[in-house]
Formats: sequence, C-alpha cells, structure tokens
Amino acid sequence: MADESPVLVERCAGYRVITLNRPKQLNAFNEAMHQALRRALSEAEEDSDCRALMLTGAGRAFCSGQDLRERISADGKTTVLGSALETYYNPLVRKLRALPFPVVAAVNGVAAGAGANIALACDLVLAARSATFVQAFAKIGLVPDSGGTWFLPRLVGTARARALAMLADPLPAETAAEWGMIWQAAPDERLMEEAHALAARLASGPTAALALAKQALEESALNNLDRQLDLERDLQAEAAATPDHAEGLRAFLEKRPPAFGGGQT
Ligand code: T3D
Repeated sequence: MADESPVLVERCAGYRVITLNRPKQLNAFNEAMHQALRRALSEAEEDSDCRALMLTGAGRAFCSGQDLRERISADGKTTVLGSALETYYNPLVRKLRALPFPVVAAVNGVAAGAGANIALACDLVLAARSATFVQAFAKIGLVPDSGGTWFLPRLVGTARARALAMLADPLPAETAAEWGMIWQAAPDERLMEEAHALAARLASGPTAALALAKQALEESALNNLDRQLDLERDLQAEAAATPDHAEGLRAFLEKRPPAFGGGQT
C-alpha cells in the first residue's frame, strides 16, 4: 500500500530526500503537509550527518501550491486567509534560505503557485525537461507569494517577472534554465539520478563554507558593494578557521581530492 504521509523522508549518505506526497492533488499544500514538512526540515537541521537536502514531489507534479479545495466552503464562499502566509509559507521560505547546508529542488513536474516559488527558494533548482513553472496566482485573483515577487525580478529581470506574474502562463523548464531562473533542465528519465548526484556532491563539500556562501549571497541582495566586501572579509575569516579550509589546502598541495568533514571547528 502506498505511504499516505503527506511528506516522505529518505535518509541517504550525507543528505536527506524530502518528497511532497499528495500526488492526487499534485502535492498541493494542506495544513498536514505544511506541518510534516516543517518537522522534516527541523529534523534534517538537527542531524549533524545531514549536509544537504533534496526536495521533490511524488507522482507527476512537484507541487501545485495551496490546496484550493481548502479555500472555498460548501456554500461557495472563499475563506479569508491571510494567516496561512504568516503561519506556514513565509516561515517555510525563510527556513529553506537559512538552512546551514545546500538545498536542491528536483522539480519532477509542474510547480505552480507557492509550489513554484518554494522551488525557487532552494539553492539549486534542477528540473525535468517536461516540468513547467506557473505563477498561477493571477488566474485565481491573487498576488504571487512565497517570495515570488522577490525571486523573480532578481532571477529573470523585471520584464520577464512581470509577464510571468501577470500572464500566469506555464514556463517550460528549458526556458527557465535559459533565462537563469533555475540551474538546469535534465532529461526526465535522468532527473532523479542527476539530483541525487548533485545532493551527494554537495553533501561531501565544505558544509560550513557553503553555508557562509549561502549567507553572503542572501545578504548581497540588500548590500552595496562596499558593505558586501566587508561581509566577505568577515565570512572569509570564519571559513578560513574551519578544518575544511586546512584540509582543502593540504589536498591541493598533495594533489589529491579533499575529504571535507563539513564542520566549523
Ligand atoms: O490561500 C492561501 O493560503 C494563500 C497562499 C497561496 C499560495 C498559492 O499557492 S495560491 C496558488 C494555488 N495554486 C494554483 O492556483 C494552481 C492550481 N492548479 C492548476 O492550475 C493546475 O492544476 C496545474 C497547472 C498545477 C496542473 O494542471 P493539469 O492540467 O496538469 O492538472 P489538473 O487536471 O488541473 O489537476 C489534477 C488534479 O489535481 C485535479 O484533481 P481531480 O480533478 O483529478 O480530482 C486538480 O483539482 C488537482 N489540483 C491541482 N492543483 C490543485 C489541486 N487540488 C487542490 N489544490 C490545488 N492547488
């Protein structure tokens, strides 16, 4: 019998795979899925052996955003929401951006609404060629959320961001890659293999330094060059004090691949 948990967690060597698991609803978010995902992310963060994460979807979709059936009552009235962003989506996006290791989105199929923007919140987005990204919000009279209005102009420029937000047309994965919205599109049948290889590679990287790089890139959005140079100086001092830096130098001089432990001390 298929596992009915809204989120599945697989432990691999050095990383975890989190699968959104409501395939009949194209992995739309309901409250139970939000709570399970939050738990899965906290557990991954607390596990010192977990040095990377992969986020993907069960079935033919990555995620179709909010479960819209939860937003309309039997008498056809829309539910006043507001708090769902504050309670669930915004903390989720913040958590993905702040996790102290890289997160790979393996976008196996359509990513719509908040589902698209949660993919974009991940550090590296690898998508199946047949996948599409849809800022579906305009079709139901909503505003792009879950960071969409922040990610899109930064990733693809304002002209394309406006068209994606206002037309709500599906953007094929290959175009998303050409536009720089995602890292790469992969042949459908190779997606999971490539995503695992990417997660495994990241998990054997200098995790503390990767977390600092993630922080530097995040803060660059608000900094001018002067402030960013100061930040790089400070973060570099932290990275330089890690055992992985010493190991990286030794490995270079000894002409061998580094064996990074990932730790800060
Ligand atoms: O409310 C708040 O909390 C605020 C936060 C909002 C965040 C948001 O994400 S708002 C945006 C919500 N998402 C959408 O508007 C997308 C809705 N879905 C679609 O536009 C399409 O389903 C897709 C483009 C994703 C895929 O189209 P297609 O043709 O491949 O599949 P389909 O036939 O439309 O869907 C298949 C099934 O999934 C279908 O169920 P059925 O008829 O087989 O029983 C469909 O109802 C269901 N499904 C798809 N998306 C959702 C969904 N069920 C509930 N909620 C969904 N979001």
